Amino acid sequence: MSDPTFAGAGYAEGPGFNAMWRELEPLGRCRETSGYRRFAWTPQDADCRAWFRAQAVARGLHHEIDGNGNQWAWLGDRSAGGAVATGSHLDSVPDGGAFDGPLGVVSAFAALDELHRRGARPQHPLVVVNFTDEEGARFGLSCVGSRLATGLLDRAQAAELRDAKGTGLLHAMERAGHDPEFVGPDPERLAALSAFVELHVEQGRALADTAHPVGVASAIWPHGRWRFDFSGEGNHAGTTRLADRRDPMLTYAGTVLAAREEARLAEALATFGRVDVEPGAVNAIASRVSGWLDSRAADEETLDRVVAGIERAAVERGGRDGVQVAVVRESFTSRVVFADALRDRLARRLADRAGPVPVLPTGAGHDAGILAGSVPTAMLYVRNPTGVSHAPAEYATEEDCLAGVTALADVLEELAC
Ligand code: HGY
Ligand code: MN
Ligand code: MN
Repeated sequence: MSDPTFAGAGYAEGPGFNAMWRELEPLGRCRETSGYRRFAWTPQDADCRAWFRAQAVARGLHHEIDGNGNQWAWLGDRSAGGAVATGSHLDSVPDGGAFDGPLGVVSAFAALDELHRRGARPQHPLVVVNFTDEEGARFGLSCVGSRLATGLLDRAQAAELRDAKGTGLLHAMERAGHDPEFVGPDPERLAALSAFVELHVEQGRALADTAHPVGVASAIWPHGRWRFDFSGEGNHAGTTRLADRRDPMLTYAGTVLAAREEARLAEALATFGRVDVEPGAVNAIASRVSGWLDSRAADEETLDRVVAGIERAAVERGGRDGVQVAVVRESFTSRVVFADALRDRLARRLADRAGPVPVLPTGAGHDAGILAGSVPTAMLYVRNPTGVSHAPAEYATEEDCLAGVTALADVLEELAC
């Protein structure tokens, strides 16, 4: 199938945005919270991956899974080069929303359908991608599929990743039916791409009060995850005098407050969103607390300063509490500035239809940010009236989702036809 045109592929249009959305919507949704639990290499993830494959096959696209587990649906042949890629991810954070990731994948298939309806004649292959394990909810590191493909994460580092039960990433892949033998950099596949455009629900309210359903990304703030281990002494909650305690929970609590203050002073962000406590008994002083810090700032110098300040405060508070503090940086993503030329070209194309579009920076990380070092990359954001993300209230109206599909089809047409 080297002919990248719809006729060459024998393309059959899919079921439309709403029907795709309805099919995907129940997969991995928790009945009690209405949030999603689509973690990498679990049965819920497998359901989403089967959905992706079915969408590809129904349209006559060539479906392949790369060595790192990312799914690709090709119109035209990869070996032709110059392919224009679009897509996002289907995994979620714990109790995440429906839109973060899936909106980009569903919109990608819908945009191909729209190009087909327009009678567009692609000159280059088009490919829809589902990057695996973007959120890092299970193994702690975000964007694993794209980091592996670009070489920002190597096989040995991937082999060290463990979930909360101690299952290794490579073992989890194997158990889910993916042979981990070819986990590692994939320069050949990335070299076949001339551009990657990721459409994503906006994770803030920059578009919410504007007349614009779609914006274009300018940059992603540098961000990272740090694990703070606080080690004290487990003891009886009912018999240990306050003066005799070495309670790591106190040090942890002081550190959370310090993080908020450091972030406020630097106009940055710092969040402890996950904590593990040992032994975790109501009537025992904890022996150990681990807290995960997510911190982000407009530039790396500010981010370094914020995290150093939080670490200093933790050690100082630990000294008073008789608690040892150890800090490990688990992941880091540098500031990403999307390619000016591509961004401006897309903004011009979108302006033809709807007038000037907003150009926005974001604090959220994306596979597009990881790929940006290897492939010219751009992002489109779809308005989110709640501004909420990584939670069930994450939302975009149907009208705005469809405006996003039109915008994505416009930019794919601009780049591939
Ligand atoms: O955590 C993030 O910024 C992203 O949504 N994965
Ligand atoms: Mn996310
Ligand atoms: Mn996302």
